[in-house]
Amino acid sequence: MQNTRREFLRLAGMPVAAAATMAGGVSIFSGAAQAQESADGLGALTEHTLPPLPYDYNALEPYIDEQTMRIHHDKHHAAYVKGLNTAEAALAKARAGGDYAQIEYWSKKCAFNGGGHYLHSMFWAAMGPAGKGGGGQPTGKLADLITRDFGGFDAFKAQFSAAATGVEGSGWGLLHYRPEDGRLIILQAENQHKLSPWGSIPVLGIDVWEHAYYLKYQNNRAEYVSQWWNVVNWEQVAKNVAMHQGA
Ligand code: MN3
Repeated sequence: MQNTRREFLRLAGMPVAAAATMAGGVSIFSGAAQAQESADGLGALTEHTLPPLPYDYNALEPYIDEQTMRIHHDKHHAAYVKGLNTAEAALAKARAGGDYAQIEYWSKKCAFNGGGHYLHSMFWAAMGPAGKGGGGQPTGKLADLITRDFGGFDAFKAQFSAAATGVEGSGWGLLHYRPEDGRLIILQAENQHKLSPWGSIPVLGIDVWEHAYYLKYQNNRAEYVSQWWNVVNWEQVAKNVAMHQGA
């Protein structure tokens, strides 16, 4: 029923490999995709790719188990990448044909899968092996910002943990940077994308979908959230904030 992205790209006269060019620059994505002009003027297309984990699958043990990491990265995140590519190709195809009968469906797929791709990419990068890049507390400017905006690290941690643990159903606990006033705010997201205001950008997130913790923690989400702090890579979080501060 749906043309696959590969079919679309072939129809557009562009080799798939040409769309997978790696981009440089600052990004949460270790191998950021770059939009390519399509041959027939339908607009730029991006071949989104699954970024590799920046550490081994078992590197976050004992706090996050190897099997969970394998399934989560290789299956779940990969599915969001594929879903995003499919949705964006479908919208290009709709433009080509002037057929917008499925516009609501594909627009929703873009938000869900695009949210999933972004948040998981950020999630992997903002973790690290305990004691070797993961855990501890933020330092420097990020520590100062957290103290200013939340009253201290412990207060920040308590609010963030409560937000993450309290997500209804599947979703995320998130720390956003808001350029408008230059401060950090804590939010929840349902699924991969709901409940976020415009104008603020995720800089740290914990995935609280059951697939992120159920094998090891079963229904004890609060325990998973509590142990997750041992693998937070604060250096990466500081980079994420600085990137959006224009620093
Ligand atoms: Mn997930």
